[in-house]
Amino acid sequence: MSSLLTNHIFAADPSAHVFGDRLYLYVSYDEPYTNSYDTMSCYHALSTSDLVNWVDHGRILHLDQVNWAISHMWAIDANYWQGKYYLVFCAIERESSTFKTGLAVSDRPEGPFTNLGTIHGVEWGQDPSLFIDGDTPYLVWGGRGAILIGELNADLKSIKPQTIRNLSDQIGGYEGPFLHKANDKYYLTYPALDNEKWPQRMCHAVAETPLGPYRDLGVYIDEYPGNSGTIHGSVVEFNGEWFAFYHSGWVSGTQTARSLMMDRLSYASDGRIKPIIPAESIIAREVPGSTHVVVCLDAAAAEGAGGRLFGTRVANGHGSSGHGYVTGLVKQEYGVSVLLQVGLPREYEIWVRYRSTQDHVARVVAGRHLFYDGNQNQSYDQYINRGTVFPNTQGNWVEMRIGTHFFEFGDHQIRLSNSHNLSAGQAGIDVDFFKLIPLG
Ligand code: FUB
Repeated sequence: MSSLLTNHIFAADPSAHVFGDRLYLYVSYDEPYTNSYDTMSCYHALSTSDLVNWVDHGRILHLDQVNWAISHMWAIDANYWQGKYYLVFCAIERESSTFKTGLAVSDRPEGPFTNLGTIHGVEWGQDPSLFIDGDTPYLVWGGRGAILIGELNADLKSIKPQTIRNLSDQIGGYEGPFLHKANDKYYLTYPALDNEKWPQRMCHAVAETPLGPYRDLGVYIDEYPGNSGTIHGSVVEFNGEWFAFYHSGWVSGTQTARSLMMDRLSYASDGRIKPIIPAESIIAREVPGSTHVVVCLDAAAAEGAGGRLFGTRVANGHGSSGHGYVTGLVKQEYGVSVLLQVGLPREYEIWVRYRSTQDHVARVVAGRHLFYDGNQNQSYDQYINRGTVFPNTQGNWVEMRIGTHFFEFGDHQIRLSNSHNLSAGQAGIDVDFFKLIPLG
């Protein structure tokens, strides 16, 4: 297995969790070519059922949706708690100009997530991680030079102050902590410097209870060629095997446009994690049997994930995952757009999953803007297909290839809209999702 997991976007700080029969990764998003961590402003979720075929579910939360935050959407984590999926993340708070830990919620693991405000009682809450042990939720985070842990109240909106432990007398790290349970022990993984010398190396410590005390077990991913200065990740068991996730600078060669990495992990008989040496710098798709990614942008989730509905509405149920679909494409320009975020410029094949009860003509365009606003300097959308016939599917859901398009790095809208008004009584197509397959 190649260590490199994705190269279509630049993403970092992967937190891995298994929900149902899928493995999910929650990742922070490196804005391509800004050469800064200050510009980080959103998160993505990816998932897989076989560790080979991955789906990028697109943007799951953006700074614009978080009223208390002004910038620096750094590392995140997610977990399942009392029937819902919760995201914990960090950002600089408008009011205090310090890192706070935010909470967001969704009914489904792939989001999108809705902001629930900050978690009270967590000062300088950088790089939070949400660990559930039976019926007790814990938060572990990096707090200005130290790693801290404490028990959360059941609504996850505040921490119990008397339970907070500063672990700096036990371990050396100060950011990026992640807790997992293995062999009935609690393992804390965290990046740390060797005598203040960069790059960070991935370390671990073990305890009998989540609050510690922790016994330091040292480094399990040492400095390696192509590292990105920082290293931040997680450990998860999936289908009986253990995996480490982290990030590197392999694809971009920079510290601020990072790529997701995955390696098998195992424990030595003394309880330590055996050292992981990131494999050679091989792009995943060049290795037979290695990973490949499609981007699947749910039409029903478009509005929460950076897209937009134009005159249409979401119907609940059905669709690919029972999460709903977009319906009501009955007038000219009625439609839906989804947000595609691109790291490495490249061509994508575009598919749409839809159903209809008659032949239907619609346009698919891609561009940085939703609509031309009259500004002569504004680049107008580019047609992927000016008038695609969506054949009658007799009401069955089908996937149809629309065409290919070259996307530069950054944010793009892909919009499907009616090219004419339908007659009274005619139903438009229903749209489930857009599937983007990176080519080349
Ligand atoms: O991704 C931004 C920051 O870089 C994270 O918060 C740190 O853990 C480091 O990975």
